[in-house]
Amino acid sequence: MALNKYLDVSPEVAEALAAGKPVVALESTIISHGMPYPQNVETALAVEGIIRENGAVPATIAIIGGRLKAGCTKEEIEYLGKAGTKVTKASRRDLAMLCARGQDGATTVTTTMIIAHMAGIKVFATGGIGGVHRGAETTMDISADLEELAHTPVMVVCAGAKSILDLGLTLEYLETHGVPVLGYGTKELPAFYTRHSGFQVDYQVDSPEELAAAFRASLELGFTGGMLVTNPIPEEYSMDPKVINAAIDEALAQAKANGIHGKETTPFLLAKVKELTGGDSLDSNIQLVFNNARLAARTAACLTK
Ligand code: PSU
Ligand code: MN
Repeated sequence: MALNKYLDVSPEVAEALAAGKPVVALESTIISHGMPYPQNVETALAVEGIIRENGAVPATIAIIGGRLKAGCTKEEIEYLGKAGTKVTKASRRDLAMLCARGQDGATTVTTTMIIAHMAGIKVFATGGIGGVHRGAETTMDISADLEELAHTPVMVVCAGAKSILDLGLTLEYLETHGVPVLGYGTKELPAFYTRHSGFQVDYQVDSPEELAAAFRASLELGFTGGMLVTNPIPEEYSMDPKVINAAIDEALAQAKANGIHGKETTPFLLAKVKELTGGDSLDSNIQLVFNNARLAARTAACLTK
């Protein structure tokens, strides 16, 4: 297969794909913008380890020097983690400019899906996706992640969406754009830090085999869109809804007071929530990413059978 001229697939990932072995994509905005150093680098490397333990090859995705990387080295992950928010948070609209200028970018769910698909990777594990922001009826702030899910055939395993977003509107948007939302072992959409949101997913799915079968059917139907798997945070790591919702409300108020908008909104809210909960939310965040990595690796393994 002729690969894109801007794409570098790491030797390990290329070999796994050529041999039909399972591969799981991982994003890099979660490293540079989603967590502080050094926990971000430790988490990124630990997630790669969990994917290997569960029988798949990890492919951390980023843009380095204008090259689209499907599979980063340990040094590249360390570099992105240390550089933090100095690295451009790269969405679809940024890719061509970064390639043309030979610059670095941290990939969001959107650009991780794009690059994973270019490389031939079908399953992607992350923490939370972007969605429709609260107040979007006037700001029109809707994450490009939702549009990408509608158009790019990658299965994204996440822990639902945070209530920094309007979860009801996010589900409406996904429905309109034909993106199936699957709940892993649940009929209820998980809300990232907590297992409950009060909103229903489209389908409950109870095994990696069933997830793989669903995605295989989507591909065989000739659908070009993705699928969203929402995997609830393990009970023992879930947060007290009162504590987390109070922090989210305060973060939203501060974002408004500071006139935060555009691509800064999500990183600002994530950092504030972390600050306001004294690091408890970071522990939950790390554990749910581990949990998603396990499920994604097992699902990728089923898909290759
Ligand atoms: N939500 C999280 N953690 C994250 C992000 C979202 O709980 O790290 C990151 C992901 O990279 C996601 C991006 O794709 O933020 C969405 O940004 P925006 O809302 O600007 O589209
Ligand atoms: Mn936005």
